[in-house]
Amino acid sequence: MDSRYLTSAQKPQQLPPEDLPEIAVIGRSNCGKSSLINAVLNRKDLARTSSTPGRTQMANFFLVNSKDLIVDLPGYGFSATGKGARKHWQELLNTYFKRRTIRNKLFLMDIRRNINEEDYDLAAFMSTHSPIDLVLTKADKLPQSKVKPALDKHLASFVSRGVDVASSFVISSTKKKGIEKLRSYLFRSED
Ligand SMILES: Nc1nc2c(ncn2[C@@H]2O[C@H](COP(=O)(O)OP(=O)(O)O)[C@@H](O)[C@H]2O)c(=O)[nH]1
Ligand SMILES: [Mg+2]
Repeated sequence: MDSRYLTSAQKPQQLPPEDLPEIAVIGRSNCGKSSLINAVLNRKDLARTSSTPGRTQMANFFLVNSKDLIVDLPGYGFSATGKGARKHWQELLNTYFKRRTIRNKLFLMDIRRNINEEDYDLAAFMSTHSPIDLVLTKADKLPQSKVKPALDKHLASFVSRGVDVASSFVISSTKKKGIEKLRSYLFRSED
């Protein structure tokens, strides 16, 4: 698997042309988006990870095997950043999700968190035209016996809110659990 950084967009006009299939990665700040991208691509530090929430209000594009894009979208959860940041994020995301080249939409959630209205709204918005893939992150933070119940609960909640979910995954980027399965789902017959 070969990967490299392609470009970043802070504004809709900076988004790259729609010419390669894309995997969109979205979720609350700090839920583990950049860590997932690094784990899936088998890279240590390609997508930067940070323990400070809300730092990267940019969409970062990475090129995989010269034929797919994986996109680290800016996180949400704006209590610390305010209205201006939220509006800016919404503009970028509204334009981004109109792209016809999006092949997968990974909706990430920290497995320990409860789903709130903001999560439901975003998941519903994302699944308007095609289903999302639900990815529960940081599974290493829960006892093994609580993992399956947490997944079932999250799935049932999203479905009851009318969110269309194609597949679901439970992962730990730190412990590399569930990564192989996610990678083969995303890249199918590719290596
Ligand atoms: N324990 C654990 N921590 C993780 C995992 N994935 C990410 N983290 C940590 O969570 C914090 C935020 O991760 P990051 O990938 O930067 O989240 P992002 O803001 O969504 O891109 C960092 O301190 C990561 O080391 C995981 O699978 N397990
Ligand atoms: Mg990040």
